[in-house]
Amino acid sequence: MLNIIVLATNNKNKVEEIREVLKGAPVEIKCLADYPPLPPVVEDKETFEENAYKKALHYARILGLPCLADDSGLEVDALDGRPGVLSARYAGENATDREKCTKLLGEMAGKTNRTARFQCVLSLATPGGPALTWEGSCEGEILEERRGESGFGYDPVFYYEPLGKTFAELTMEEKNVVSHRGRAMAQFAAEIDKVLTWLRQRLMEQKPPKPDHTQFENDDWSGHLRKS
Ligand code: ITT
Repeated sequence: MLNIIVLATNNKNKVEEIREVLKGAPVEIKCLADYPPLPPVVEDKETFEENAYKKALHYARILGLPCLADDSGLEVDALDGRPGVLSARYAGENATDREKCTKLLGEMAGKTNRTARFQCVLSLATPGGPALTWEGSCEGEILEERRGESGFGYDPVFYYEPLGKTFAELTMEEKNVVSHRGRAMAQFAAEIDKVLTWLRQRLMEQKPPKPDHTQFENDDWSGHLRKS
């Protein structure tokens, strides 16, 4: 129990990328697919940090286990930061990655300023509320057409100048070295021993850690500790 962290995401690509960084870490990593289907979380906050915490806390309360959530997205300067926190739903609720890229390329047609960045906030929440936060970002440019087949989401249109490739032309290992999620996860992994000690202390205080299905709607932020 004390050495389990659940990856609170339904995005299989995120799970793969995060598992890759945590290979060999002294912690058992589970994901939502290891459990029966759980009630979804509504991502209606205005910032990556708030949405990440909301997701992590939602699943931590249901499962009675520490949960690590990622909220991420693409900010495009010529679109005033859109799609931002709405990146997953930018082209509609059930849009494919291809449709999202097509919509973005359409909106960017004729724009000369192509600068953009991926942002990621990770939140590790305990069932009782306290959480730790890590952030990562990666600067790039939006191409005029797709390049590459790897990755997911906006990877084929996100050009990373230092490597001369889009994220979809990188292996997962190469992407993890420079990506927003990889950078946030690298900080998490570097601090894993301290994190596990912090988790043990919080979980002892919160004992007995029971899954609480009645708390889904409780949006109490008072216990949210930001990492200093
Ligand atoms: P969970 O909420 O279940 O984690 P999600 O895919 O809905 O999965 P987000 O709400 O954080 O995740 O939405 C982030 C969206 O931003 C994601 O669906 C992609 O379209 C895009 N995105 C985030 N990270 C990306 C990456 O590394 N490469 C390409 N696109 C990415």
